[in-house]
Amino acid sequence: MTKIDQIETMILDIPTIRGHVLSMATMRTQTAVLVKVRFSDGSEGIGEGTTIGGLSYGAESPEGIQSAIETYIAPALLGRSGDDVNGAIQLIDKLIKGNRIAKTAVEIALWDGLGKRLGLPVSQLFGGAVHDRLPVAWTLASGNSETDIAEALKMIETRRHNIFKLKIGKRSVREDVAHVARIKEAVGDAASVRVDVNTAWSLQDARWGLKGLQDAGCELVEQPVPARYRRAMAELTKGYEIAVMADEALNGPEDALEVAAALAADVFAVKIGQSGGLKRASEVIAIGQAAGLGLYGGTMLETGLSTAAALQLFSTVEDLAWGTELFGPLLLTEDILADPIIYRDFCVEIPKGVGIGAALDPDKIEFFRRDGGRTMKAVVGE
Ligand code: MUC
Ligand code: MG
Repeated sequence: MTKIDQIETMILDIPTIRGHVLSMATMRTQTAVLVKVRFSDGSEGIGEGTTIGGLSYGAESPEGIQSAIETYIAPALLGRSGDDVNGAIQLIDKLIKGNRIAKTAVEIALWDGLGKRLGLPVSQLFGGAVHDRLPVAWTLASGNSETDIAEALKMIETRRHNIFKLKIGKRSVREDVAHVARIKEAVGDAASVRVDVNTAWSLQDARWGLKGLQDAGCELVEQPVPARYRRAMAELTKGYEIAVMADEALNGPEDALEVAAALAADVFAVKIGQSGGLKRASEVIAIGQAAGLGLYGGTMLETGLSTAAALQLFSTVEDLAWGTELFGPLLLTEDILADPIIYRDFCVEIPKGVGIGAALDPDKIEFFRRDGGRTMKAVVGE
């Protein structure tokens, strides 16, 4: 039996290429928690757990993710079979509440290790890829309309992105709608314009907001109201033509079922970290598909590592009607992968190779690691 021998974690702080202004935080750095799992046959798997803006986006912080892995998840897994990924997921879900991003980081490393041992890409472990590339959006969030317009036009000209998600919710609804209308007018039919409010609006704000956004030609609004406001989401979904997407409201398959049953979204933003791993994300996808909802491959602005893992899963999905936003590595000043993920012709390419299809660049890891790293020793046979 190939056992799980050792689990190591490390925090990286990587600057972003510009300030990324969201309704709840402005990011100038992205912090990623890396996980390396070593197996008894000498094989390794790598994973990542990443959130946005410390504790301003969700209930897990980078430091909390690292602590949950080191203190609770790793000790429960050491000595177990490395090939039994489902067993590990079920055990960890039984022992540990919440902490979905921490669980995801470890699960990615387990899938990566299994894929490498079998000589297969992780997509094959989920039944096989049906896409070799997927459409990829870019987020305009400089905080300034002129800068956003220049950025969008350059992206269209260089054929990197023709789907734009605008981060709004920080200013008044009227100012936000005017900002979106200016950008839509500048890009015209050359691009799809969508917005993410990151829960900033009340239902009343959202009624005005959705009316203005759809008149401006915006196609989709993501999480306009707080995650728990299901009735408000249902009213907005029913009341307007513009598509309403659930993001913060979707923390795993149980939420997916409740949101679908409450008719509280037209589209699911499926995030592997928020779902609790690739397996749970595949369950969110299945619920969305069964409910006839649109699907979108979401991101927590992860590095190339978790982005590669997400691409492995999304490459197996029949129809991602709204594409993906797996552009995380492009927002960072440097990619941490030896072979960066390829973006061209408005798409992101599914990484080739075994496991998640990603290898780390050791020099970059050394450069961006926060505290010299920490290692958890194996307790095999305990
Ligand atoms: C979110 O809320 O969707 C995804 C893209 C981006 O710019 O921020 C994220 C988080
Ligand atoms: Mg969002």
